Amino acid sequence: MYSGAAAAAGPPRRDFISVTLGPEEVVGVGGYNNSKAWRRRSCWRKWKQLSRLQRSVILFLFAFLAVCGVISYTSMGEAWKSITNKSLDDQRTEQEIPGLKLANPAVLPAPQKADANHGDYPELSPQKPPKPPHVRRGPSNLQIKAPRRDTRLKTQRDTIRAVEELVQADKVEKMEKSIISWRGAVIEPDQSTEPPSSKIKEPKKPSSVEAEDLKEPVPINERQLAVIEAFRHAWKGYKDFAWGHDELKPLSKSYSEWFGLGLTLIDALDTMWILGLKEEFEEARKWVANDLVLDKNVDVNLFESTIRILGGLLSTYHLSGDSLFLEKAKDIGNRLMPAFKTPSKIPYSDVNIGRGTAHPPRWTSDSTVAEVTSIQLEFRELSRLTGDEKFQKAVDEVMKHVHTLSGKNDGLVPMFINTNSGQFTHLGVYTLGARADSYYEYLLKQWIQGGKKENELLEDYMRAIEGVKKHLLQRSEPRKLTFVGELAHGHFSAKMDHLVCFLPGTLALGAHNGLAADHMKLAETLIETCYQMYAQVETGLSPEIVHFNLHAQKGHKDVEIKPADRHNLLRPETVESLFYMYRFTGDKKYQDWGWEILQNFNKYTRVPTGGYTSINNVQNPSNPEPRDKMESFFLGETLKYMFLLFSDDIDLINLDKYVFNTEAHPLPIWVPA
Ligand code: DMJ
Repeated sequence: MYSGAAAAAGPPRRDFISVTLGPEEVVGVGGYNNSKAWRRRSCWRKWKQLSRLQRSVILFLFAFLAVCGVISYTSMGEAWKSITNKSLDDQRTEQEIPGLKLANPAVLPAPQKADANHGDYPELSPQKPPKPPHVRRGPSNLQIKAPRRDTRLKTQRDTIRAVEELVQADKVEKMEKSIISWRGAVIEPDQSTEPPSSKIKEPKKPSSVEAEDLKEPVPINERQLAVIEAFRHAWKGYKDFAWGHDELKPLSKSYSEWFGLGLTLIDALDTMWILGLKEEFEEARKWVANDLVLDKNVDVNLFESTIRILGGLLSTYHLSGDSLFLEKAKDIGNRLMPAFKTPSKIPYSDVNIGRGTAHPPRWTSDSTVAEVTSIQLEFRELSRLTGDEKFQKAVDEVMKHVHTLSGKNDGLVPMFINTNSGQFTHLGVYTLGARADSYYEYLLKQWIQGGKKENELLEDYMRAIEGVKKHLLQRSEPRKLTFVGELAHGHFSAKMDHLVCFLPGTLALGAHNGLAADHMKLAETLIETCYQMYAQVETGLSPEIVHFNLHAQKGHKDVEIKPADRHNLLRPETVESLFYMYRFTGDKKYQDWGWEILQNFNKYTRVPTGGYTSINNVQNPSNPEPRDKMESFFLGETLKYMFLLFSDDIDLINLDKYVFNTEAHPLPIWVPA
């Protein structure tokens, strides 16, 4: 304490502080005592001197600080631990893949093998980010699943997997864009795809939705519903009595076998997709996955199995994005290749897909011209998808060879070609019907498929149509219907197969793609004729072949039918052309004509217990003589074209993006117009 009295006494002053303490407490006197016992006693005394309130406040403060201390210790420890772990993980990752750092490995999806057999249903894009973009989807099990949420990468294996997952996640994102909405209403093929060339390397992805997927769906109308009902009825018969077999025999409630490859089922796959028949599609898909056996000692026809099976699998792959169908397409494609091992490289008609051997029919070494020139769309697409050139090479060689052959008549080809010499045989007969029909169709369609660059195909097509105009067109009496007849050794025959009714649609497609406008005019007159082949017949259904009257005779219509030709096999060609005509003109009469035809199929060919049947006599409404067979193309083609004809959605298989094979299986155009 400061003492003023001492200062006033006069001696030099020394500033100091004194603290008055008890005898043991004098600092500097008696030495420094800092023993624990002394301190304890001292603190205790002081504590006792405090009031109860002061003691309570201090105790409370201590307790509060203790709680805070515990909390902050725990969280800092966690933070420290995770910093340590993360840096370890980063170190491991960089050791495995230098330069790669995983942004957030804990939520990456699991890896998937692209070609894995997905069991009962495809996991097309098995994982996707938690918040997907808006995509209308098909069946729920075609949908992308939510990511598995791993908590942390702990080991090197986890890290490697995460890297794979990262790559996969990128694939998934792209794949999402490539999955189309159910029903195919918004499908879109690959953009800017180059035609296959020697540079083919990467397998191509299936069609994608992209922008069109965001469009409002066009509602299904009454007529389309009627097609769906017809399809379901046909499918019921097939399912109940012929499941997994080639064709339904609806009256005897059994089946017939041709190749033993479930022909109807495969032919119908993409129709089900387009019609939106989800459950049926899923069931059929299971059969393809589990029961379709291609390693089979059986002779198949190269053309028929290409257009129906290979074509069906390829288009279903494009619509669904399901790699199962591409795998099966590759398999059948490879098994058909032995057909091309001939002296001329013009393929044999038949192949044993189990043994890998091929041969012509027993009675000849000829093949049919339409058959060897109507497998190109499918094999070319298979090359594009697989990156394996051999498929395209084989079929392109056939076309190049046929291009150079003599024996044509103004672009019209004979019906047979020899597999040894490579020359046309049976010269002098020209038709657009059986044995030649799809040669003409595929000239145009290959040109379109390849992006309109292959000029030889276009030349051959244009020349052939000129040949048709010059040699095969005539007008009937009394209604002056323009029809396509046949030429046999210089003699015109007024015979026209129903098969020729593909031609108006093909001509319209060519005109739509910029070819001569008079092709469209011809298409309009020819489709009227094809419609009359139905309308002038008692059942309203066309026979297989008609003969047109060239001279007016009292009481005679334009169309005459011979007893041997009056069957109807539920063929698609007229409905196919009606579809093209409606798409390109918007004239509703084409839809009305198709509607009449559907009603007549229902009236005369529908079997109550399920299925539709071919009939023997289109001229007898009271007994059309059912044949007890439902051809696979009724589901693959006829009902599909009906459904498309009645639709007002031009994006439901957009014709600037897809080209139909001759069995109505849509394949992408490589370079869209
Ligand atoms: C189908 O297999 C194909 O359309 C082929 O081009 C011709 N024959 C039938 C349908 O009629």
